[in-house]
Amino acid sequence: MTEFVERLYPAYGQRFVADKILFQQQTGQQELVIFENAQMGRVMMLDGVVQTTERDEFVYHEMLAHVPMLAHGRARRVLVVGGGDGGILREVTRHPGLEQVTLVEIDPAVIEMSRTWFPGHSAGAFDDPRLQVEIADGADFMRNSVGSWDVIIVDSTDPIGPGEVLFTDTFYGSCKRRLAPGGVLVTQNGVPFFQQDELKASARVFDALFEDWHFFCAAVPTYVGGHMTLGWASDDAGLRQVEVPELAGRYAQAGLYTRYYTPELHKAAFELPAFIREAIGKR
Ligand code: AG3
Repeated sequence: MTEFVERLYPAYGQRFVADKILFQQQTGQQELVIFENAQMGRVMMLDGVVQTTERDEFVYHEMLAHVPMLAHGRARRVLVVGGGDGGILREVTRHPGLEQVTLVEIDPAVIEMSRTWFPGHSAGAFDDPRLQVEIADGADFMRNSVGSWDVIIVDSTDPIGPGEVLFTDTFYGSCKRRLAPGGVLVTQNGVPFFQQDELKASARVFDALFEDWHFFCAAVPTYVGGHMTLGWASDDAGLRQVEVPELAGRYAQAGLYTRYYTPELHKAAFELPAFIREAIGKR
């Protein structure tokens, strides 16, 4: 019997029994492992940290995609940084108003192996004619890019290894420059119960750079530790104030069906537990 124990925290971690190892390789960027687990379905780990599982991926992908897309309301150009498994792409491409989506992924093996072993994540989105894929370091891409996007979604790993540059003021600064007027940046900011420093650092940078910023929460079972915080940054404070009936109208208009996201939860997700408010300096 093969077991994988997550290596994110030194003295605590979740354990998986792997019924079958489907892929295991050092890709050149990171160690990519994909295996089958009776409880969670297929599981992907990068450098010993769970990235996605078949059973609970919908929570993270729906929230990180639909919250900015529906708050914006008419996003035509979307940029996804990371996200090589295609889960964010699947949700973004469900919006009929989308004209173009660019995916910037550093590791082509993640895309290739996700297409093979997690076909439900992308559900055909890699063949969408609106998609353009760039194999590049997200920070380099943003520094050199002249594009402009309505929504930028940073679907990164944790700030260890190749993902580290995606948590810096330099990177957030280039995201800000690449947002169209009325645009919004959303980010993956870890599980604050365990990763508070990471959250604090991003909050400080958002505060220095953006007119309006906050964090919203989602509970993803395999991102252990309770709430995961997702970052929100925009120079348009109105996007965070869109009310439930308006969100519900946009949701219906887009013809979405979701298993975690609801317009009510969209609003509620911005209400943070006191310890998280404290960490981001909004007590
Ligand atoms: N992106 C988020 C991984 C974070 C997991 N880490 C953690 N438990 N703090 C994964 C890619 C999903 N498309």
